[in-house]
Parts: sequence; structure tokens; C-alpha cells
Amino acid sequence: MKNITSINDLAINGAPPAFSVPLHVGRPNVGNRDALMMRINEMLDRLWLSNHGPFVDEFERKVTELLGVKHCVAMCNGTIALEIAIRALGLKGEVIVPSFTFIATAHALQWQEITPVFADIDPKTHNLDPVSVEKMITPRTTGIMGVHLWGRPSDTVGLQAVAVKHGLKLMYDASHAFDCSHGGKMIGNFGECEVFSFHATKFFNTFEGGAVVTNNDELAKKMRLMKNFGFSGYDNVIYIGTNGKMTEVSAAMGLTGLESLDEFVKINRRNYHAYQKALRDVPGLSLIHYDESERCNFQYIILEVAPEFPLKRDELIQVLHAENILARKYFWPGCHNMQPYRDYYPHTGLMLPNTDAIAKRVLVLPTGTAVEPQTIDKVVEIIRRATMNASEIRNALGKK
Ligand code: T4K
Repeated sequence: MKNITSINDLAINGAPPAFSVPLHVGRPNVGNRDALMMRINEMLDRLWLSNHGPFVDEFERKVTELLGVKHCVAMCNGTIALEIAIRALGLKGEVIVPSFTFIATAHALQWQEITPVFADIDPKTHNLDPVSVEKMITPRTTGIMGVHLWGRPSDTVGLQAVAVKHGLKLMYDASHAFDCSHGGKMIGNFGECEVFSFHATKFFNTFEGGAVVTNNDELAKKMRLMKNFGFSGYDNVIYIGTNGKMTEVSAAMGLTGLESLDEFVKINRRNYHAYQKALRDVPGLSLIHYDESERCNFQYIILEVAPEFPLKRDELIQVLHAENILARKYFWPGCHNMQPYRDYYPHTGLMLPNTDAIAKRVLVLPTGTAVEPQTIDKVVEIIRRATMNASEIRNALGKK
């Protein structure tokens, strides 16, 4: 890794990139490899690879223990888990969701011909604003799906109040919020149910995977049927279902990852603090805040680029990419601006000023076990150099 001491050292000016190997957002955290391989061998010896084997069973039990929730229904990915939860809750017509989220939140509804009605977010928390949610309710509304974006809890009290007042079902896409708490209660215990993603890019992963957790016995029973074609025993189908099952190899990865969960969080927290310290006096840039009095997974390093920062967010991204720092613009441009939804619901944007503003400001920096504090210093040094030489950078970008 070369040192960045002047504008001439920046790749945007023709110098080689600071990182010879790309620095990705979303690098998977892998727990103890020996433990994982032992589990995989055990699985192969057992010749039981899927269809609710012993590892899935153990994984579900460990998740319920961790979250203090009655049921965990493990699934093949977070998107299918969302779809099954939505269906099991009997949501129809319209469901209110944020637009500032990963596209799967909206797709899980539209896939089932339920209209995702996009409500605005609170710019401080990036989460659904209950006031905006209430404005979007129509006679066709059956539910609200909050998203605990970046692992920061939604306004659960405000959303619950709106849901109760209007007789709506409330569920959460908690894909980012595994191992996080809110008011001392683990995420997983809010609304009718909460859905996690254990995708490779999440701080805790099962390669691909997800789960719905709930304290509702009936709902859990329904989802267990739904994820397994509606089978209630050999040759006996009693429900319409699909194939949402988690495999044994995914559960093996999950069980191994759970043993390292505290270590992953410790490293994420260390990295978050390192970014916080390094970026402290850069005007116009701020890291989103995590409430450290709660359990928090610190899995996303979210930088907000304010209008007073001398470079636009997209210019800064270009500088970083030139250096092989593959920062991301999650979740730009917002679901409502993605092609299918832009065509289906062309006027939605008028109602989403905070979503549009935040989607233009946010960038996501690399963290996780693959990122060392020295790497963070280097990333921030590049940002500083770019800031100090904003007009030269603009010129260089203009010439490209
Ligand atoms: N709801 C929310 C709020 C979500 O954020 C997500 C998923 C879901 C629902 C749906 O859950 P799943 O059905 O996915 O379980 C990635 C993930 O694929 C997606 O799971 C995640 N959210 C989203 C935020 O990020 P992309 O389109 O950004 O993926 P991609 O291929 O560009 O990879 C992201 C980065 O990770 C790259 O820098 C490369 C790196 N990477 C990725 C993989 C798979 C690795 O270094 N190693 C890997 O194995 O969506």
C-alpha cells in the first residue's frame, strides 16, 4: 500500500491505486474454519443435507436463545423469508414500506401483487417516519413493514401506534439488525414478526440464508408449513407452500458464525471507532451514530456527505473507486426510482423529499474482519487529500 502525501499520489491524477487488491464493502466474516469443516464432515457422514436436518434445528434453537424469542423459522434467504412472512400474515392490497432500503423489501410485496406504498423516512434515523406512514394509509392498506436500516431500530412505538389506530399488521425487515437491541429488548421481538437476512455480505452469514422470528405460535406454524411445500408429514400436504428451506451446510456456517458473533461485533466496533476518530475534523462529512448503550452490530459504516463538503458524493465515490476502495451508494436512488416502481407509481417521489435527499448523501465504506485499522487510516487519508484538493480533483474528473 503506497503512502498518500500529496495530490499527485491520488490515482485520479494518474498515480497507481492505493490498494492493489480491491477493498470491498460486504466482505464476508468467516468464523473458525476448523469448526466449520468438522461440521461439514459430520453432515457428509450423516448424509443429511437439507429438509430440516439437525444443524438447522440446532441453529433455530440457538437463534431463539440469543434473541429471547419463541420461534425462529430458518429459510434459504432473506427475500423468501420476507415473502413467506408477508403471506403468512395475510397481507394484501397495499403495504406501507420505506423506499430507502434494499430493493428486496419492495420486491417481496410486488412479487405477490401487493402494492408497496413508499413512505418517507426521518432524515436523522434513515428509518420510516410514522407521520408519513399515516398519511399513506388508504382503505386498501393492510400492513406496515418497517426496516431497521443499518441495524438502527425503527420508531417501534410510533409505528405500533399507527398500526393499532388503523387496525394494520406491523412487521419488520430486520435484515440489518441481527444481534441488535432496542430499549433493552432484542430486535426480533417487535411487531408480528421480524425477518433477518444471513446473506454472505451481512456481518453474520450462512452463505445465503434468512429467518423469520416471532412470538406468535400460529404464525410460526403457518410459516413452517409454507417453507416446506405445505407438508405436515409424509405424503400429507395441508397448505399451499413453496421451497424456503435452509440447507444443512448453511446452518453449519450459521452455527460456526454464532460462536464468533461477539468477535465480529468487536471488530466492527473497533473499525467504527477508528473511522469516527479519523474523520472527526473533516467538515461536511459525518458518520451515522450508533447507540452504544444498546447491543449493536456496527456492520455498516455510513458516511453522509453534506452539501457544504467541497466534493459531491458521487465525485468522492469516483476518487475512492480510482484507489480501489469500492465504496457503495446504498440505497441510491431509492426503490421508488428503480425502473419497475418508477413506471408503476410515477408520482411517488413527490411524497419522499427526505428519502431523495438522504439517498444523494450516503456512501458506505468497507468494514468487517477483512479491514484493519491501518487500512481505515489510509482510506481517510485519501478522503482528506481529496477534500483539500477539491478543485484539482474536479478538474481531473472533468477531463476523464
Ligand atoms: N432487506 C434488506 C434491507 C436487505 O439489505 C437485504 C439484502 C434483503 C432484504 C434481502 O436479503 P437476501 O435475500 O439477500 O438474504 C448485497 C446483498 O446481496 C444483499 O443480501 C444485501 N441486502 C445488500 C445490501 O447487499 P448487492 O447487490 O450490493 O451485492 P453485490 O454482489 O454487489 O455484493 C456487495 C459487496 O459484497 C461487493 O462489494 C462484493 C462483496 N462480496 C459479495 C459476496 C456475495 C464479497 O466480498 N463476497 C461475497 O461472497 O446486494
